[in-house]
Amino acid sequence: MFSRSQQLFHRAQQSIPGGVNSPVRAFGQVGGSPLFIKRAAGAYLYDEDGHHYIDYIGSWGPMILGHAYGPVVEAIREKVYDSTSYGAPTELEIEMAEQIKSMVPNVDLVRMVSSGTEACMSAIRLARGYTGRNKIIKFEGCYHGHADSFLVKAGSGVATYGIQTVPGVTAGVSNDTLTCAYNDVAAVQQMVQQHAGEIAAIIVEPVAGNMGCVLPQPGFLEGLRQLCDAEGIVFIFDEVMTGFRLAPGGAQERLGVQADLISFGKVIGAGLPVGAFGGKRAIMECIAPLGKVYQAGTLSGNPVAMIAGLTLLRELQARPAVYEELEAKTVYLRNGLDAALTAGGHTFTINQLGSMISVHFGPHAVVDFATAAATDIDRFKAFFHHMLQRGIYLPPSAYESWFLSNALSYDDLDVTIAAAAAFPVTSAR
Ligand code: KE4
Repeated sequence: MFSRSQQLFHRAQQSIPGGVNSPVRAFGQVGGSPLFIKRAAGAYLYDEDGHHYIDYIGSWGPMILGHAYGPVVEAIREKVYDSTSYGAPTELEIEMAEQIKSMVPNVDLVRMVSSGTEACMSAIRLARGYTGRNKIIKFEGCYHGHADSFLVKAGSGVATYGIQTVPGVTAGVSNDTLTCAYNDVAAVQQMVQQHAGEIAAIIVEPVAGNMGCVLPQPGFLEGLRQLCDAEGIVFIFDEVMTGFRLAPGGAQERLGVQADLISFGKVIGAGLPVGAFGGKRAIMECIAPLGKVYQAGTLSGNPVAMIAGLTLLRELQARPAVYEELEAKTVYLRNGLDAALTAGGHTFTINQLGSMISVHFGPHAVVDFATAAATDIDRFKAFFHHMLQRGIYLPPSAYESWFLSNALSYDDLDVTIAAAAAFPVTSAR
């Protein structure tokens, strides 16, 4: 007897490539048939077979205060009667820009888009247009969306599916994307010297979340900042994941390093399609219609997405205690998982900062993609299904960060820890 999710997955594959609208959802790395979700509320997902799960994906980041968060739902409900989009400027877009600037002080100007990919893609084009240079440096295992320039040694779903080179990304494009290992400033210095005067931007996830959660080692981001200053390179923080999650001012505030341009997504839209990029006035003024670096979008800044994101950002700004609460819950979970997996005889490592966390099986630290890829992926697969069977929904890939929401209770965390404690050190899967 097939479950309703299995039936739906079979049906979906008749009309949608792989049955999903984003590859990582298809359980490709962990195996099995993806759950089809009927609804979600607070910290919980409810699938089409009536099962409910404690959710550690949170739509990959947006649901920082939980699913169907009351004020966001009400704001959307009220606004949608005014139509869903006008294709003309609105006061709401000004309020959103001012809200972002109030939380991220080094954003002088900001442009709204409809995804994190669009935000990162536009930031790169802008850096190239501003500097007149062609090449960019990204880091192996970092993921900045699916724009051609980024699909070189990328993390997230690209790594999950082991795609080394993405068909359709031309040599002309990929030759302008240089890659270094995360946390290796010396390698970047060498790369910059090899390509003196050619590099427009260095783009980095200030805390990486697409090879699991990988933290910047002391001096990494600071070293990149100094290099960019010395070489006239635009320093771009991809804060699509970390923005408004690690602190009201994101990773810049949390880590004390400033970028020139910052890209945003996820939290900024409260689950609706919103991205943004912003930063130094001198750079942002190169964007059309002020400058000639063209960037546009039919639905950029649409009123329903704006009111959703604005409502969530205002809630986060008004309640900064949420960040301490969220970090305390994540540290509680980390300590609980550490004790449970240690008692179970596992060798593992847990990376965590703020409300981003990931568990990796194997004996060594995970500090870049090479060490993330050297972990025991089969053990992660077994762990994923062990937890899923006990009502805990983890990201279906070892190359993803988990995301906690403040809707999670300590009881939810205890249930999660207890499930991990029951994970056998050897399992058939
Ligand atoms: P989107 O285009 O998916 O909104 O954002 C791309 C992006 C850019 N930068 C960072 C740091 C990101 O994490 C992402 C997207 N994150 C993945 C999860 N690792 C989205 C999930 C998916 O691809 O389905």
